Amino acid sequence: MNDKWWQSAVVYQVYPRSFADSDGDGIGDLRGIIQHLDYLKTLGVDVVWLSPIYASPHDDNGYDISDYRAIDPLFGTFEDFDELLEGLHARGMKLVMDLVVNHTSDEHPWFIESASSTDNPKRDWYWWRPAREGHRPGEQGAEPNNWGSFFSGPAWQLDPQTGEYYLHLFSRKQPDLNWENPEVRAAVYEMMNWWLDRGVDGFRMDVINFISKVTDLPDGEVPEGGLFGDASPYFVDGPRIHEFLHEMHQRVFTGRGDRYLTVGEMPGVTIAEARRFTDPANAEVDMVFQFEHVDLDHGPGGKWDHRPASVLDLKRNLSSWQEGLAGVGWNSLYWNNHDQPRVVSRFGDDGEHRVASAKALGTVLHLMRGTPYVYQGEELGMTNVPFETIGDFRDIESLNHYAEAVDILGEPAEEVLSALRRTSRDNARTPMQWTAGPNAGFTSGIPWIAANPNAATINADAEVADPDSVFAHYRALIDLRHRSDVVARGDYRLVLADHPQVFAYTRSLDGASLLVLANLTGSPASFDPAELTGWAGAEPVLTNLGAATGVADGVLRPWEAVVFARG
Ligand code: TEU
Repeated sequence: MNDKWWQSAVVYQVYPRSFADSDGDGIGDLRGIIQHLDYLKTLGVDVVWLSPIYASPHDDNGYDISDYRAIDPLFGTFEDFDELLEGLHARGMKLVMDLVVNHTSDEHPWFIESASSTDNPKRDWYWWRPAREGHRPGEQGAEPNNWGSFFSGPAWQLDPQTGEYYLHLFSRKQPDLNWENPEVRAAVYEMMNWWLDRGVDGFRMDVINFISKVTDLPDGEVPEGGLFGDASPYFVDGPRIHEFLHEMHQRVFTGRGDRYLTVGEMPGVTIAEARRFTDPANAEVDMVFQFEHVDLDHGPGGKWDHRPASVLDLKRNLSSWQEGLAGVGWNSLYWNNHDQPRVVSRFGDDGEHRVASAKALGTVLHLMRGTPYVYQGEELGMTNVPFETIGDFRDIESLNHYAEAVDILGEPAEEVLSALRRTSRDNARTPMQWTAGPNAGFTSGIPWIAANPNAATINADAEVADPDSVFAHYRALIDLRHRSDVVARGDYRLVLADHPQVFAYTRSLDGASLLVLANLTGSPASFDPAELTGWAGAEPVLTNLGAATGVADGVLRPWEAVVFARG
């Protein structure tokens, strides 16, 4: 694979609503981001991925877009946007926009037209279907098929005006676009070109492997105890997905040079498919977000059904992606984003070992082969949130799940609440913790969601100045990727493969190697140094607990992570 600039780059995700509020309305905005550009520069990231800032009714915090070519006034103006883009470019950083084109808002003019009559020219831009045969529209069970929405309830909504249903894999305010229609595709490509012409540097593509559906939309199999059929075989990596992404690449990126980054968010993607998506020879996307490692702690009942994930599960899974895409494609490396609970609370220890475990998890992720993504606050070791009541949550997925589980399925409210506390997306969406002051320094007003009370001790003010902070460690990891070709491009090999506590691997390139050794548990871990031949005298280049013991000692302290270099 030829060298690409993003192989030595690190991306930082900003969730604008929760990053920084410049005008006191309690919601983060573009000027808030502008005020913190030097912070991002200090951290050393190369690219900012901005979650949606387009005009939106905010049913799903901007992932429901009503105008792709407008900035939502909540976030600011095009003047602010241009200033943000210039400010990033002036500091040598790039801007990647969120592209949400599996669906629009139901308030998008395309959908309003489409809904207006069965013979409207845009009718076919969405998935309209009559009631199931033998049923009157609106009747119980009249939905065209048995698919469920990701946000609870059926994936179909009846529109009384024409008496037909439209498909929505997410909320009823997020109707799915019909990518079979070439006009839809042309409209999306035109809009993408428009943003690239404005100067943006690429796209993160929301659920992009859902855009091709099996067009007769068959019923899915209903799992035991489930309310709806499993439709994933009919829309995950669907029949025309590679064709659509290749066409998009040709119509948008061909001839523009290679300063861009594209990353497809792809729930349910397999390694084999990911190789096809990211093989440069196929010209589809540069990299994908896969979900296997963040689904390891989901039980058979899905994301609200927690089961512990072991160190072995984690390292085996991440290694299979390292090996699976070796030589051909490219991985995205992430622990966190705006949909996931905080990693230090999930796979680390957010109590006694918070700092050490945040650093250890960062270390094993950042030094793999792939492009690392840092989600705002991860670099501070921000934790999950002690939500008290259902009234503390804002996320549509969480609120709908609570209503369905408690009111329809009759599950005990306290149990549902404790699942939300562990897994809700709102854990990632509380205000960025800038200072120990009121509302974590995020806003001078009333924040749209309350700040985590631990901002009193976990905040950027305290960490930027502290050489032993999680922030300082992330900065060192990013710097290491910039300086080291071994990190950016070396081969990956898992070592101590069956060790139940230690995640260890080597990276090597042209005779130089790195060894990453991390104890991902709260107890000391011993290992057999004989399994690490040639590393006995190696020098540590990065540690998380001060002076490290050597490989020859065969022991790591709780949550200790050490990186050794050779050659
Ligand atoms: O998420 C896609 C997705 O499948 C999940 O991560 C989802 O958020 C949910 O947790 C499933 O249980 C993307 C966006 O990242 C998310 O914020 C949006 O809500 C969703 O698409 C719809 O646009």
